[in-house]
Amino acid sequence: MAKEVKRKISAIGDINFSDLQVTEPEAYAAGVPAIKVALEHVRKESGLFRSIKTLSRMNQKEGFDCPGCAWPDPEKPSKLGEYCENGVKAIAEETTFERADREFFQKYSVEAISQWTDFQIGKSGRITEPFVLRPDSVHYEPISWEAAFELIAEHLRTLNHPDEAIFYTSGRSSNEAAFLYGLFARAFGTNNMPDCSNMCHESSGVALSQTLGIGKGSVVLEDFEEAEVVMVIGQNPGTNHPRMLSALQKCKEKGGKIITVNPLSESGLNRFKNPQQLNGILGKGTALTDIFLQVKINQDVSLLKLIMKRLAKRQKTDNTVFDLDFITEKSQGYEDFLEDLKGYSEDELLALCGVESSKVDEAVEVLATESRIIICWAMGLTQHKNGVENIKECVNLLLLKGSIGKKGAGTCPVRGHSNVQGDRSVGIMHYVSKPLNQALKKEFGFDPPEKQGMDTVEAIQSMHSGKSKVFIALGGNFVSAASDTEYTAEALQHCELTVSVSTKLNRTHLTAGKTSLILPTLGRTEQDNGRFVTVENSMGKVHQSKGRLKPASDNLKSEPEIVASMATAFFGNSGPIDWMRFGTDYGLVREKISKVLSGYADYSKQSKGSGFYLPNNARAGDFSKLPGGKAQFSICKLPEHRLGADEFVLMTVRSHDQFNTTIYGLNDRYRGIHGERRVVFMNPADMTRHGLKSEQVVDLISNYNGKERRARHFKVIPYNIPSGNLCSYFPEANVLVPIDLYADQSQTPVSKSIVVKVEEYQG
Ligand SMILES: Nc1nc2c(c(=O)[nH]1)N[C@H]1C(S)=C(S)[C@@H](COP(=O)(O)OP(=O)(O)OC[C@H]3O[C@@H](n4cnc5c(=O)[nH]c(N)nc54)[C@H](O)[C@@H]3O)O[C@H]1N2
Ligand SMILES: Nc1nc2c(c(=O)[nH]1)N[C@H]1C(S)=C(S)[C@@H](COP(=O)(O)OP(=O)(O)OC[C@H]3O[C@@H](n4cnc5c(=O)[nH]c(N)nc54)[C@H](O)[C@@H]3O)O[C@H]1N2
Ligand SMILES: [Mo]
Repeated sequence: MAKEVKRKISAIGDINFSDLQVTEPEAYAAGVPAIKVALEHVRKESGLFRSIKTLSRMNQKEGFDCPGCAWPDPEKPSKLGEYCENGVKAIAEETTFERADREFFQKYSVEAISQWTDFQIGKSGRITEPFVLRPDSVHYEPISWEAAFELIAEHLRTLNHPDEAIFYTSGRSSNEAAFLYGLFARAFGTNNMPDCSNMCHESSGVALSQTLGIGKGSVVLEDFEEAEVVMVIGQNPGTNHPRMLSALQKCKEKGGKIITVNPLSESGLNRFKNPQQLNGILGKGTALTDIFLQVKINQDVSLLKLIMKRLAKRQKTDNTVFDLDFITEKSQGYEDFLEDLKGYSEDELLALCGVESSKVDEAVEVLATESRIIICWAMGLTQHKNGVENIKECVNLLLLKGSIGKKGAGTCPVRGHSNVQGDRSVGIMHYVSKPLNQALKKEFGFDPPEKQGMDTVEAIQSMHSGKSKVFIALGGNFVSAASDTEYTAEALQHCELTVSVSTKLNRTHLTAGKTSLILPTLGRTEQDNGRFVTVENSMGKVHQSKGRLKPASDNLKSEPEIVASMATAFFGNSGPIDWMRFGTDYGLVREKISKVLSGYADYSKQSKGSGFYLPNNARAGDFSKLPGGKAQFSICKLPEHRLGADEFVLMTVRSHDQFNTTIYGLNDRYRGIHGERRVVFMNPADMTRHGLKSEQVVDLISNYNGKERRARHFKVIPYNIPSGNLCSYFPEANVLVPIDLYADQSQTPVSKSIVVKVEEYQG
């Protein structure tokens, strides 16, 4: 065998600056600029005509599901097409004319590509055929599908134990692909199924399961029209869920109030010009936020406790503030909760959260008098050490108000990837579900493993130590998405084999195992031999998605086909499962899902049109599976941040021009940043205190357990952010988060409250 080479791979890429221009943050979201920018992306990537035709099919009943976020579609989608600026960018990115083909990989070694930025890597285009990187090489080269599947099977066969393999999933995969993938992993013998949810809404899943008996939200889209109050906490919908702004607009039109809790005043939550309405194009648009609570990073629990303390005070004189009937009938732990709340001083909570007392009172006034309350949240709550408790504290407030299980009220964790919730529902999880295992055994005739598998953090540690040897990823960009970038890159490089089922090139293909495969797959927009798949949106509704466009290359396979082929190569054709039949007939997969899981009856048929809702006990106000048959109040502690005089708390967020690690462009228009991503937002008073000037070049340094981690070369931007807080972009700042810094219980990396110092850049 040829000699193994030690590849010189950069896990970070180019850190040079591009061309920064700073303007005032925008006063509103969407409107005409959104249409202009969207079309500009489309024109550059994939030609205008083809895409307008494509866009008109997006999120329509017979069309395809937007590959962007998981926000649900309205019952009556707009005739103009149900999409937003960032959905258009997602499509432009997928339908690009650029190709990462044989010539490309012959020209550029993985060492060379790894020196590029994530933005440049992503712009290489769609992958055209399967490629292999051999242990003795720094160039990917073509390989046939058959040889690729055989190579995977060979590696899997050499393992001492099935637990030496890892099966990662990112949330774009369809229910059908995900179910088959989970089936394959379990039939192979492991529950090592980390998924992007571990880095995302895992804290929500844990908190909601424990308090309300279901790891998903309880509201449906129509609830926004009935809600009297919508709280948006730790979420930036203007960028990440732009179609949610239409729901907030409807809520406002019906007289609802919006309370926003965020360290930043995000444009999208200030004013919205709906591009699908004339008023949105010509008029002033709709003001969204009524009360803005500018909380310090990770002090939401302090703020919520303060709000609930003041509500409790009012309750003493006006006993309609809390919903005592609901509390008595449906919940458990109310007295203990109130007793605990008494132990906190208002002054302490006020100082910690950093919000003006009068603003808190405004919120208290609204919350005291109204009773139909929805709380929406996303990564601003989940990605902290106390991520689970952040969400439990939100549930406490909803329980006090009886705002669960009735119209216009409830929990709304706003999901990220378009099918991340569906993947979980059909079995992508590292923990063991006994009922699922029993059903799988009955239906497929094998014994699924009973040992809990590894989540994302554990999988990285295991690969790093050499215990895990094969890493297979159904989508995603593991190295750039996970924490501790350099460590995660080493972990992947320690593997014997890494496999990525991908649409486009990304850094994970470069920080490859000794042998590495890229298996190119169809995107959501593309025809799949007339077949359709199904997905589940953020509110638990399952519906069809059918691609329309000619695939980017003739040599792509669908995800279910790829998974089935891997399984066939490993198991042969003789086992109890006829994998290839499933890989080709998705109707059959849906039939099996409906037998194994509840709520999917008559699946294929029901998924037509606007689809069907899965059962949801919290929505129905049924807490019978919880202790005492009741929803649970929780006692949450305050987060602890003991900062030195020169330390800050840093959050990492998405710019307006990216989808996670896919960088669409270098602008963050709403925040007034153009042409650059290596920036750090800082309070102007902090800048003065630290002797820093606007656009001064600095390094960000974290120091956990005596190990220094440095994110180099950022420009300081004066910004309206609480003192002591900083903000930078994901994934550039991921190097700062140590692998063992994660949320209690959910093990979600702490990407939103990293303690750092700022030093002048030293070159
Ligand atoms: N266009 C686009 N759409 C996307 C994505 C994308 O990258 N691009 N990603 C998708 C995915 S996977 C996900 S999970 C979602 C993410 O959606 P978001 O959670 O909206 O994404 P982030 O940019 O991480 O934004 C976090 C928000 O929380 C605030 N925040 C940070 N820390 C705190 C805190 O301690 N307290 C409070 N109250 N607020 C805080 C930040 O200021 C910011 O407004 O979006 C999905 N949709
Ligand atoms: N510091 C920090 N880190 C974070 C976060 C943060 O806020 N801050 N957010 C976290 C969150 S919420 C998430 S969800 C994770 C995201 O983690 P991932 O889901 O792993 O990452 P993505 O960037 O969404 O994956 C992009 C890649 O998916 C592939 N892809 C795109 N479409 C398809 C498709 O249809 N099929 C297949 N098979 N592949 C496809 C493309 O090759 C693309 O390069 O990152 C997490 N990391
Ligand atoms: Mo996410």
